[in-house]
Amino acid sequence: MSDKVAYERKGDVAVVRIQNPPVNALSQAVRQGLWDAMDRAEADEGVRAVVIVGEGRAFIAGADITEFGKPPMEPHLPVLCNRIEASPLLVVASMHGVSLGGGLEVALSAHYRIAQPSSRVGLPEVHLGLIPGAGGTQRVPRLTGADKAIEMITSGRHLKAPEAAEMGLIDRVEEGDPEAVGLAYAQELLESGAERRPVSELPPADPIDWDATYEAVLKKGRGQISPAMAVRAVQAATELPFDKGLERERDIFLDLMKTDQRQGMIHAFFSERAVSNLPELKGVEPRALQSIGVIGGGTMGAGIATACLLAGMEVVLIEMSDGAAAAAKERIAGNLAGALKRGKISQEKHDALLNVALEVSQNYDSLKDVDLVIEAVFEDMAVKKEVFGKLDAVCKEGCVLASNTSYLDVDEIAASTKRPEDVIGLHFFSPAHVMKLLEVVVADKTAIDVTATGFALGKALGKICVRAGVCDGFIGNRILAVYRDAAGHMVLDGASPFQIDKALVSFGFAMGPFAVSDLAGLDIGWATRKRKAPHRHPDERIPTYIDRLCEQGHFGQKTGEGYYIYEKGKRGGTPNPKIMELVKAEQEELGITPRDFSDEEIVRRYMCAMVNEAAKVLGEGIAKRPLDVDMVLLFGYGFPRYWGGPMKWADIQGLEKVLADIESYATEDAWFWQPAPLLKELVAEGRTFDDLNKEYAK
Ligand code: 3H9
Repeated sequence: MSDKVAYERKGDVAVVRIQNPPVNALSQAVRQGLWDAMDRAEADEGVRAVVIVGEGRAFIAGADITEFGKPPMEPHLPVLCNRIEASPLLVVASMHGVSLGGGLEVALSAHYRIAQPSSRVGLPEVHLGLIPGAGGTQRVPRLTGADKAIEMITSGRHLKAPEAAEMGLIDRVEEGDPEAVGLAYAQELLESGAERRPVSELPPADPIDWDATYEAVLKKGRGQISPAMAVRAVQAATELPFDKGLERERDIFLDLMKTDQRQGMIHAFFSERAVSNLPELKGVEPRALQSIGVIGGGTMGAGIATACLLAGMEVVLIEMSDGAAAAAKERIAGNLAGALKRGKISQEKHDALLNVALEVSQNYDSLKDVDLVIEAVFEDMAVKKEVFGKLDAVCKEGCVLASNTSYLDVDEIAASTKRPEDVIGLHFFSPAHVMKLLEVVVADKTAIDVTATGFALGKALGKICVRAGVCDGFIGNRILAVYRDAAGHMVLDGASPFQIDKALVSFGFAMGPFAVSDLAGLDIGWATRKRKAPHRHPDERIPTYIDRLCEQGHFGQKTGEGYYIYEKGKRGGTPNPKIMELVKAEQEELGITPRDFSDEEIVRRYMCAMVNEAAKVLGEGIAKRPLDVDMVLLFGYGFPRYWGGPMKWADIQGLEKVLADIESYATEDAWFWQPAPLLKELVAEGRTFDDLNKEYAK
């Protein structure tokens, strides 16, 4: 029998224990082990019941995701689940930790389920571009009804055991050692003469309006197909006999397994975990992180302070005047009130964070004991250097000095102190207590334990941390500047900003680039254009029509007018008619005859610009791995998760095709579309970005 599943006889009950750390994923060896254990129990004279438990921190976290995309190996999970359910013995699942995906499906094929109060269950397959494929879509609605099954499966959310029990998924919730609790329950069931209770034999759920539900779920998925397909699988559970419904579920599951979306989402799952796992940080001890200084209490500084407070750190925030200090405290209070309202913290905790853990001061001396200080002041090198000079003077030895700059040279900032080895960039995204991304910008002289401390802080704040090198804009903003320019060029050549936004939202972006500019404030781009103007290459095409709008004081959402017009109380905006007039005037001035763009060409050019710049960022070592770029775009820039990130998207398209498109665009604008040397190299060698990820992991 497989060493992944242990068998032990306890009186007339067989205990079957899954032991496949860290999370008991259902690898082939586990499936075979479970199968053999059921055979053994049934052949073991006197055994009347089986209790299935998991060793370690989970019952079962689901199918083994590392096996996906490889040829399936027997025994297949749906067949195993049916085999467990069909056993003549009474089967009890005793669940602790998480029971997810195939793990819950195994539990649902048992005849009774008992769970620890703290445990969680769920069918998160949609987050991997799949649907439950071992009976989850057929058994759950038989227990909960169709509506609840749809909500649970299409959201993929984890349910706490008491809620799952209320829904009918779990029979009993009881605290204790999972094996002891399971055994006692099995004994009790045997003594009471309880019968086997196969879920597949329960009557099907009542039907609902399937087409309306399908359409609603499809729309909510913004291009993601698996949740909508899950609706069709649940529909089958109400319309077909169990075995036929199971076949339908299997067909949909296998179809989804072949999709690009499945590839993209599984890439995202593993990359999310690999991204902060840097070989150079292995064994490096981070510095202390108990008390944090924050310089500047604007939206960014207040967000960073809030995140640190919520993570249990003490925060000293520095502002320059009474008014600014009061405003900063108010912003933090507003953020914490939001956390209180959402039930993330209690009233007592809220009060302690605001009144005890937070100190707002106008005196840099208050920073003398902090472990790490993050500067979040105005983006101006002279201002930053002044702040770092003051920090250098007051902060204790070993204190990490971090800048939240989004594009300035961290090497130059570091050089302005006497301790450049303690200086690092920590680039948060606004609002900093909400956005998941943190770019950890490692400067030339940053000490390795300071880098480790940056990652440790990010982890404590629940962020996805990505290592970045120093350049204008680091990973994310540098790439953004280029694909944003590609969008600008398309406007000059004839596509409207509104068509571009629509095409990219259809591709799966949370927002189009022009709506994003309105949200960020058009003054930001305007200032950047002015800053870059003196160094601009003569062949660089930069649209200036939007500067006319800025000159009139229209900066997007905050002024009510930008690419779109925003009315108070209404979500989103309507296209601003002035924009096309301004574009037309610029086209006439430049002698451009506008042409039509298909949505497909818009997406292609936008994506090619993104991939090409990302390949340059990689080639220069600003990002170490393609997956680092993918995670930056996914967690900081609203990139659709189901594509896995731009590098994964490029691999899926085929790098040869991406390069060919870039080269064809270069015939119109050779300066902008200079192919990245790394991209050319990969194409010449027949390799992919994913190959680079794998080489780095070795
Ligand atoms: C499915 O079940 C399909 C079926 O319906 C039908 C089949 C026919 N497989 O996240 P962590 C690894 S689809 C392989 O850092 P946490 C993970 O990569 C599956 N490996 O810990 C990591 O490895 P490493 C449905 C897995 O405590 C390590 O375990 N299930 C799997 O923060 C620790 O993970 C899911 O989608 C897996 N299934 O969170 C659940 N799960 O140490 C996916 C984890 O090398 N998993 N690993 O980096 C999760 O949501 C979280 O991992 C979990 C633990 C909540 C379990």
